[in-house]
Amino acid sequence: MKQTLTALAVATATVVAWAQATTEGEVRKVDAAQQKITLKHGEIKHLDMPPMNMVFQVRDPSLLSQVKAGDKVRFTADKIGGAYVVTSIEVVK
Ligand SMILES: [Cu+2]
Repeated sequence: MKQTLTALAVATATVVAWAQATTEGEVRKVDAAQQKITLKHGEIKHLDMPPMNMVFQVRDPSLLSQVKAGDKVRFTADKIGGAYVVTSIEVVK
């Protein structure tokens, strides 16, 4: 039984890591002063979020210098301290 629980915990951790895969989106607005970015994003399963337009905070302000409005991007996001935060982002060429 204990081994089953361990195996289940490992499997769950793997699924969580997998769920943090990138999400596709399009940059609507970059607000460097507020360190925020508005994204039109696809479904984010691990955040239980359907596709929408929304404002994210960014973990690192330097992420904002890599993108501009209109860019198609892939990004990772997480809920940190009650706020939705973009943790990585890259332009899709
Ligand atoms: Cu959203």
